[in-house]
Amino acid sequence: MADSLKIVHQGHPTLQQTARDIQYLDDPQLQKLIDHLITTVQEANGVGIAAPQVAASLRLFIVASRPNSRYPYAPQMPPTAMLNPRIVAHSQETVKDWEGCLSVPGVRGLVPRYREIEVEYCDRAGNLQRQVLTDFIARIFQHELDHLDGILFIDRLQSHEDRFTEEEYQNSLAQSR
Ligand code: K3U
Ligand code: ZN
Repeated sequence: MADSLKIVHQGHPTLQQTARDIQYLDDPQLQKLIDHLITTVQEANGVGIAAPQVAASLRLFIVASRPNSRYPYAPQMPPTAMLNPRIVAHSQETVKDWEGCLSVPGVRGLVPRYREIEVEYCDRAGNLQRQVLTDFIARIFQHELDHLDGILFIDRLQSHEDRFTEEEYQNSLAQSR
């Protein structure tokens, strides 16, 4: 298994930059970085990770949806690398729901996102993919795409009342059970 990489936190310059497009998909270093990102997201128990979170300013992220306590009906998805991703269409409808970020530890927030998006990206083999994503997977995609544009989920909060500590979030989960 590839090594896990160090995740950088809010304040690191790479998290504030617009990441660069990927040009050479067959670059062995790029394929190695994808393997490292997959190990990193798995070991951190995340459902996604973007290259800028490991200080690599490239337009690449991993989506690894799985059911979890907040989203028990989320689909299980093997870690999938998405290169040069973009949204080509989106629903009018937005939904506010919980997010966290491995680069902003201890903070949770209720973030508005499009409920449905149509996306394009290159997979790690270089094939162009076009897909419609909904609900939790659409949320992960939008969260990760923001990382490529230097935006954190806390920048998307509409009110201070939508920002919570990890403890407050855990209490709200316990009350909804
Ligand atoms: O706390 C996390 C979480 C895991 C499963 C469901 C809900 C939350 C980990 S935070 C996480 O996985 C981020 C990953 C990041 F920060 F690297 F991008 C992705 C994410 C979590 C929740 C909603 C949208 C995106
Ligand atoms: Zn994040």
